[in-house]
Amino acid sequence: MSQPFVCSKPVEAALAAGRPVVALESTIITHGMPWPQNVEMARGVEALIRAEGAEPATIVVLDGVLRIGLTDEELVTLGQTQGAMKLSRADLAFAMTTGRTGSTTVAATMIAAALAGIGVFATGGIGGVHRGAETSFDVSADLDELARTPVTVVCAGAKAILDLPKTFEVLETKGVPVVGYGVDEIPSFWSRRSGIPAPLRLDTPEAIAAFQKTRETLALGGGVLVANPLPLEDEIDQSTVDGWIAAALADADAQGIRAKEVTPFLLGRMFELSGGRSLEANIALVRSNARLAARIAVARAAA
Ligand code: PSU
Ligand code: MN
Repeated sequence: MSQPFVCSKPVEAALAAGRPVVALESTIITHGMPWPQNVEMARGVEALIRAEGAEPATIVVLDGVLRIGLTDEELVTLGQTQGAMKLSRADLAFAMTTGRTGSTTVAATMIAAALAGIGVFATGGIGGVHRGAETSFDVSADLDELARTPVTVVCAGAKAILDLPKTFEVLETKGVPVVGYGVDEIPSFWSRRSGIPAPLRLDTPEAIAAFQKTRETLALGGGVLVANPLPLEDEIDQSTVDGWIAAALADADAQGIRAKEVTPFLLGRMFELSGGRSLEANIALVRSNARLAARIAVARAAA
């Protein structure tokens, strides 16, 4: 059977030569940030990864085709696309079968990356256990994917709009290693701190690459979550963020926002309530994660 995806020429060449490749998701572009900042972010992140000596591979379903690696033109078009589906494990094959266009979440991006043989993926923050999950049962499929698909995901923790203690409890239960990068505390997306200790800590990209390799030799399966705090100068203090989150959650509740809509709605409200500051921090953290992911991919290719 032929491959179920189409790689861009640069990604195909890099993979064939065993050169470092970093997977990138597309939900952050279509559902996580407004235009035109989303396109600026996506282009900037791709340039950063290339500058580190790795090849960026943005993943998306375009008219039913699972694409790994986009041209600059395609990236710009995607950033202006209205009505793209938000694809997780449940809907990836659906979009492909019905010829739809859809963006991949952390879960779907991990699936596609693993299929293509890409071991490192950079994002902003993973999905997790939503606040009030004890009644809503809203737990992101990202957590299950981390438990089953062997990709290292570099993030700034889980988004602070979530119930962070419950999110990290679930990851522990599922046997997903959570590694603080150079820190003993898990970051909380817009802030460097969360009050939650990092279960594991590594201080260099080489050490993370070596950890990933040992996991492979043990055939453990599943991913590694690297929690990389955003740079000090870009962080917003937790008490400021908490005020915006409380207001955003109250609005989501009042408007009856459910299921897949919750995360994009909350991120959008955070942007409005913060006068754009949450987006600036979000862009800074994605850039920082992309740089680290590229360094891990480079270290893996060299080992
Ligand atoms: N990181 C960001 N912005 C985002 C996301 C991550 O900086 O929009 C997306 C990812 O695609 C993640 C999704 O998988 O949010 C989580 O959605 P949900 O809670 O519905 O699983
Ligand atoms: Mn959900």
